[in-house]
Amino acid sequence: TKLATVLAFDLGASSGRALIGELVRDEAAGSNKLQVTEIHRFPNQPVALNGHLHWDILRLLQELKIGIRKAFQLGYEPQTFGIDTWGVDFGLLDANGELLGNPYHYRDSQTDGIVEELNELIGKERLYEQGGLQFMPFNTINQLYAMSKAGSPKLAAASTLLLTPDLLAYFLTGEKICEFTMATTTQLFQPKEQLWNKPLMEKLGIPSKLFIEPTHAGTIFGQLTDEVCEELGVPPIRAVAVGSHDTESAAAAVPAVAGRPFAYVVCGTWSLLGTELGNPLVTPEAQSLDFSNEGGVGGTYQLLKNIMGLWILQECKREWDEQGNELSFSEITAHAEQAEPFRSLINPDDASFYAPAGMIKRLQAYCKETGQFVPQSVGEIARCIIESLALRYNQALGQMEELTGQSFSGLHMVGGGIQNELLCRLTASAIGRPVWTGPVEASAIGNMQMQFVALGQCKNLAESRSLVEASFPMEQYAPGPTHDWAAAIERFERLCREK
Ligand code: ADP
Ligand code: LRH
Repeated sequence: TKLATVLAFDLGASSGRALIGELVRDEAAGSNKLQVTEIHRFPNQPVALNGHLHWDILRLLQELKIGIRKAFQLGYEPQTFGIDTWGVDFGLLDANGELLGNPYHYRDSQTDGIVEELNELIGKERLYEQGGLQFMPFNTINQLYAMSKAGSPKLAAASTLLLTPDLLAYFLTGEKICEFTMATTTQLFQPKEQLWNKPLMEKLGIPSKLFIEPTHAGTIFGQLTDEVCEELGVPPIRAVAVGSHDTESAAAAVPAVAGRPFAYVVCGTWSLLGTELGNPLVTPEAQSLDFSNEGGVGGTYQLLKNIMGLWILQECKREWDEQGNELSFSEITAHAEQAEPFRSLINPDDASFYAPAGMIKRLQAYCKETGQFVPQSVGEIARCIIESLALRYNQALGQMEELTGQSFSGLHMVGGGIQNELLCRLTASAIGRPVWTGPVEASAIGNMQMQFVALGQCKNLAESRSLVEASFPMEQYAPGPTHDWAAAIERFERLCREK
């Protein structure tokens, strides 16, 4: 028997997708299962314009509409929908509810040097104590301060700020909300006080009237407007506030054993290595190791480290494609398999890998500067990136154990990046512990989980999470011999200290 049907939109920095989730009762097993079907997938390509980098937000809206139409054309009748996207970005609305300009992409160069400037102006300790976030250039606070400094007319004209998933939901429903998990990616929300940091906003020339009180995931807040229903020929399905930050939806879908601490990597454009906590861990130690405290669904906090992730490989692939050497990710990984291990290592979080374009040259320059072999072939470059990511995960896992006092018996990996089996295998070896992978579509599944909570089909996060284990088999990667990795770990630590 079918208990519920929902539609999840999951927009990552590299692609977006629409998936149908069907909650079914397995009478024989005496339990519920989740069946997931992808119905639409589309690329997410930023656009450079007048010296700024933007998201193509109307294109993305169009793709969501296509997804809704397809759902019904394929015969599904979703009761609700939910949207999750990457963190931190936003659109501004004027007093008539119209969008002011094209939202900036978080990699837009307007934030260059802003972290340092704010540290100077406010104080690093104070910023961390209040916002609990890693000092990432893309944090909303940096984007808004850059706009404020530039005297942005858009900022001056704005009445409301909507973070990307809330903005897209507003286009479809006419309802303005601010979902809690996204609010906590701004560095303008105080996790300990559970309040917007209005004094800080005022100090930075960011109008505090722009910010809406957060709504928690698992709440129905609206439905498709008549206009959208007419355009698409569909009924007014209801909108659910889900863990609208993709990382938080993915964390909800980590098939961990209830009641036991677990560590995970959400592996996509970014790699977010984290663990689930009941409260934010805002300590001087967490600050010095640069960990974020982001609000999760179901009353959780996620202690997270943002790691540059497969972005570096995506950008190299884009260059190879442009040079006419078009290779799929599996072909690239196959080349990496063949390449000699540990020839060159990078710290993936070196600032030089953050901006788009010219990645291959920057990676080669890094290797040259650090006196290492300069990788040339696809295999050599990909091997360098993948091994370095595995080493970075190992380092961050150790730091997280130090911070929480927990020891983790292995590492869960979820998200699109787990299709890179070499990365999963090398990670197991780097950490000297098993890696458990799955599900690939963790963000979309976590998004669905909160829709089931909103529909009363699941009691809470824990019950919704148990669906994941029951529905999607995990794979396990066992570590290889650790002595192969000991020297590389030492070399990597030295590299991070010296560069
Ligand atoms: P995001 O949500 O940030 O856009 P995804 O979770 O979709 O990212 O993951 C995208 C990444 O997954 C790509 O950068 C690529 O490295 C990896 N990937 C996707 N498909 C494959 C594949 N078939 N083999 C190896 N890696 C893959
Ligand atoms: C991953 C992610 C991450 C960061 C970045 C901007 O998709 O959401 O948690 O916030 O994007």
